[in-house]
Amino acid sequence: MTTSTSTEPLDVLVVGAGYAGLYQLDKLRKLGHKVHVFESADGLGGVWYWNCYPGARTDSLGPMYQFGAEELWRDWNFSELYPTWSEVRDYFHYMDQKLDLSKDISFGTEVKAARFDEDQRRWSVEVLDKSTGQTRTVLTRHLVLCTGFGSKPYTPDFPGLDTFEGEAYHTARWPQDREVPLAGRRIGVIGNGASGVQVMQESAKVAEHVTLFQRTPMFALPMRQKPMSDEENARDKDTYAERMSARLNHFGGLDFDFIPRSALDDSDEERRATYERLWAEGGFKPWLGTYNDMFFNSETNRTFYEFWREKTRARINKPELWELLAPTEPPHPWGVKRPSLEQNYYDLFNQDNVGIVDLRSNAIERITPKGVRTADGVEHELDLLVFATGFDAVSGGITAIDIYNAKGESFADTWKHGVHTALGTATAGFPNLMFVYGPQSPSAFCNGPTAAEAQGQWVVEFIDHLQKNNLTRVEATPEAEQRWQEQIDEIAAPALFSEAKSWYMGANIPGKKVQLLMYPGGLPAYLANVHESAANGYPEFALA
Ligand code: N01
Repeated sequence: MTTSTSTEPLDVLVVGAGYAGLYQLDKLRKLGHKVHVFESADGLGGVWYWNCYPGARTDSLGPMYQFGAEELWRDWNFSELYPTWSEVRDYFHYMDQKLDLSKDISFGTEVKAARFDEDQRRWSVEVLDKSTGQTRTVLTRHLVLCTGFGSKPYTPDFPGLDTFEGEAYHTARWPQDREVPLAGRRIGVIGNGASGVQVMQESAKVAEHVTLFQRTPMFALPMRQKPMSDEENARDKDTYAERMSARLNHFGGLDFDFIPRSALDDSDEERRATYERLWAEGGFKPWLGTYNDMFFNSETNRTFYEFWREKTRARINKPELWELLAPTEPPHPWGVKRPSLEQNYYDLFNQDNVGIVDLRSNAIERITPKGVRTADGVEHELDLLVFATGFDAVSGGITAIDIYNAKGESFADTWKHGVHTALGTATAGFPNLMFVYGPQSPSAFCNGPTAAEAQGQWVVEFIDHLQKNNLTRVEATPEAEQRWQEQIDEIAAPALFSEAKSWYMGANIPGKKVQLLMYPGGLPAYLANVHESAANGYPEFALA
């Protein structure tokens, strides 16, 4: 391994070539700044590069899962309402052609470490070329981390993990270079979040047998997938401009919002009619387009859970599975863990080739050479074992990089007892470092491209302001972090999110501080905060 230093410093070094990173590259470059993106994958797309497991597709409507600029959406069509990972990748390649992005991106290059030089007021960033094993140091004024919320996969430390003799993959590390056969195989899937549900749906079509190892039931919603013809896309485009700009005014960055009243203000009949309408529309409508007290009022929440349970049980022909898949008493309020969108998930359990193991009553004891052994002594023999076990979400991609300030303090250490940020963008003690779509921003509560663009634009303007005013050092103040935390706590206190052990709360990773990782006030409130900051000269930051 050799180390060399690239001589000419950058204005901005961006980590990650997903939506957030590409937005930074395109906009900052157009403003005349010297920008380069480092991406550890061999291609564009961020999560859409890594998550190429069978069935992977968006849970956001394709038309809204794009950037808002007409120059991009005018000529792009997804062929389904909820496009597959490979079509989303195609969209990234289309953007690349339009915006000429790749010339300023190093692929297959992992950002390993960064150190701040106080005298020079810049970062020294160590990047590893994964194909040659060589590292080099790149100097940059600003470091912008666009590592997304799902770049650090989590595989539980099951005893015997390495002894399995079949094929085993985490969904976010699925092989890129070949198709993993599913047909005629005995497949085990651990986890039933968005990834597990999608893998189950594909596997059950062709596998000899699929076993879901379930710890907590998934309260999924009907996707209502449909093909999108060119004519339909063309008709739909008439509404795009309006819908794209409306995204910024809605909590979840989509083209719809919550119903502005409590479910309890409606009569039982009215409420039922509303739930039926949302259910028929499908997708995230029953989640982010429902009554606005759904995640704040247990009674409201229960009304929807009972509706959901009735609809779901009606699809499961084996009443003995009802308590497992759609229990009488839910383990947590409905929708405070991210619901998946499903096409035939609950129907699968009517098939003879699909089984379910309840890990709550029968835990995984160990992984064996042949499969998975559970506490009841049964060895579930498998050819393919799928870890759909999620991510060290939101903060994990950032803390995976060894970042040190000039005093030698580590960034990962400063978040050890919980993330703390000013405006979900920067952390005190670490100058000239910002993140987009990270902790304490709307990030995972918001449609990805909308958040990448909306928060991203504010970061672009902030950096442009610093550069043009010859301000070479920017650091979040501890007071601003405290005020941001207070705002988050005030909004989150009456909410039901803390009643579930979810990745939203950091509760899925052993030892991780349990705290709400996103800003819970919605995109419009977030943007009001950051725009006010800009209008007042960025008082949350010390500028020099
Ligand atoms: O991960 P998850 P994901 N023993 O964390 C289980 C986005 N996404 O990759 O619920 C046994 O949601 C865990 O069980 P439990 C989307 O935002 C989007 O599916 O903690 N089981 C759970 O069932 C999503 O929310 C798309 O009890 C264990 C599962 O593993 C986010 O990424 C597609 C376990 C993890 O579910 C993450 O989704 C994919 C253990 N020790 C992902 N540890 C689309 O848009 C964990 N589990 C379609």
